Amino acid sequence: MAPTTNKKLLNWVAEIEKMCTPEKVVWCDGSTEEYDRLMAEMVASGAAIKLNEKKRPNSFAFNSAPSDVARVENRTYIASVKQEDAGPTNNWIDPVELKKIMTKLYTGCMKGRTMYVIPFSMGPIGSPIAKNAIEITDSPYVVVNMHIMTRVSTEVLRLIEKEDYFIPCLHSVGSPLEPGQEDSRWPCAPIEEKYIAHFPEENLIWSYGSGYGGNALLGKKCLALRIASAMAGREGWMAEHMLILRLINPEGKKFHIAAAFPSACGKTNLAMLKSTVPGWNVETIGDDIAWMKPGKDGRLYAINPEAGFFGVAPGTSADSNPMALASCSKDAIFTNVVVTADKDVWWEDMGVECEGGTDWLNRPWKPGMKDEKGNKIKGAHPNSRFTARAEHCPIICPDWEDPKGVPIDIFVFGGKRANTIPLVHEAFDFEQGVYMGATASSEPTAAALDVDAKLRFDPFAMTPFIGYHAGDYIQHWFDMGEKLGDKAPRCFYVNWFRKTADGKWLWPGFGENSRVLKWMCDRVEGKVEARETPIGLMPIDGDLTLKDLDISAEDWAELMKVDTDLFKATLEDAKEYLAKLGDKLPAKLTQQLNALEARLAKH
Ligand code: GTP
Ligand code: SPV
Ligand code: MN
Repeated sequence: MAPTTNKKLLNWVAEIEKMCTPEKVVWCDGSTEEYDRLMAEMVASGAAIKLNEKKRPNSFAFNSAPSDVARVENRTYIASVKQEDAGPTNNWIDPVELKKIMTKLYTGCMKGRTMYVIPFSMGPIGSPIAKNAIEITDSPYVVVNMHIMTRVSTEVLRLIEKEDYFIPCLHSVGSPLEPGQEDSRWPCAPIEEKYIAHFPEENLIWSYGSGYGGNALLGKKCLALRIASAMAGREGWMAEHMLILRLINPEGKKFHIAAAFPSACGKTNLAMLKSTVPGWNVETIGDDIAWMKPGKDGRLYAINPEAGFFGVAPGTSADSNPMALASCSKDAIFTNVVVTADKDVWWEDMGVECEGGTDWLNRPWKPGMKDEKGNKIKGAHPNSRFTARAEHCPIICPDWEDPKGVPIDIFVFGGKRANTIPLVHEAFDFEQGVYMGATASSEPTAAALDVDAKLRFDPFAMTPFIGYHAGDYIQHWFDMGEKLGDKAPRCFYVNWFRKTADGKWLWPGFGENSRVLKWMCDRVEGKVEARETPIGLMPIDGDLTLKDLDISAEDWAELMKVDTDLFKATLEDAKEYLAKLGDKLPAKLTQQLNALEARLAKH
């Protein structure tokens, strides 16, 4: 019996069941019993590995198919009614056409499988800013991950009944089973059959063929960013690819910072920063997504719509991110890491020795193993991930679930740049801040397949997640600035990734980034002045403390250097990139561009 009386929901579930023809339908309730039952089933089928209960209590490891390891941007679509509404940064297919293609794929696609109906909320259940949704999926792996990443509960059904509204999210791994056919460990469809589709006018999500991360956990990138950004643009709020943290200074003053870095560029790390500045402490609110609305006092309030972290595993160590390690010390799911001989997990740069075990491709593996060409074989995939409960983060902010959200004082933009961009600079004003965010650029990472190996412009780290025209999206940022006026957050741009000519990091990064955040807070409080440069405001020597850091005067000079020639070159690239926005290029952006060009010309 379906646990709801809502006609809209019952009709939709019946319609999908008819199209996908699963063996059975299971309504999920988000309970521990449900989680344990599904995990036990997946361990029995061989899809999951139960980890050592003593070392990693209640935790499981999965290995995906080698072709299904990250987001697939080339297979991701914004199917708005008019192509111009999707803009130049999105793939587009006419929604009628796309539904035809996908209906064909969906027909009979759940044969031999269970269809799970997951009621979930993005944001604290029942809060005015939260969204109620249903994900239908034929992947039990998706169900258990949704348990951690979102709030799965029958309470959501009560809200759907009351409001007669939900966001429908349909997902299938696209791998029907014939009678007697043995299932694979990680069912999925070939790349050319994968579609991650969004119908923004209907607030509808259809995903087919992938079981991995943002392709399949539809609350995350599909709902909380692509659909939500389109809603936010229409309704006057913001849905951003941003971490949220609270920084408390020695006097107990709280600052709230939201930072946008592209995928695998340090959001999880910064969100859980262990401050190295005495007396300054960080509390984590979110590590990937921020929903922000102006409050009654005119300030911008942010919530984290998620309930867990889907974090990059490689590089996570007791040195780089002890809080992330603690968050996944129990009740966690690991995907595409090494399972050691004693059934714990390991990944590259975890900071501990590994004797060997099974790699992400399920092969026997030892550190130092090389392929035929003599290249080291990595045990964990570069985009391997842990799924961890936010509540297990030792420094989770006591207010992280406050439906009011936290008032944002500071926006930070950034990316991975080996040169050109200094460690930190501040915008003269909000409009220049929008320019900085809109022209942010980064070198590629492993978080998405099929991204060019060259520098990419990535406005607000949102390129793969803007659910509408990027020009309208940037204009929305200017509009929000106007609405917020002098209460708008102060804007900064950082680059932790600048390198020496011989390829070494110039900045130690990680916990030491707290020094940069402290300077930002001191700026907001008016405690320190800044020096004017053509690109923005920069620290006066001594204000950004380098005490006890082993960093030479030359390296510091290089880190803070504004190389006007390199900047001019980046500006030319930015112009070329922005030209793609056509007549949707905001006039204010052009003004900023011209003003920067004029300032650079004087140097
Ligand atoms: P998504 O979850 O994909 O959106 O990414 P994210 O921005 O949360 O990425 P994450 O924090 O997991 O960053 C992963 C990569 O950034 C790893 O390779 C880290 O080692 C590296 N990283 C993070 N912070 C720093 C830093 O301060 N300095 C340096 N050099 N590397 C960093
Ligand atoms: C990202 O790629 O930005 C992620 C991982 O946060 S995923 O959820 O797979 O999109
Ligand atoms: Mn992300």
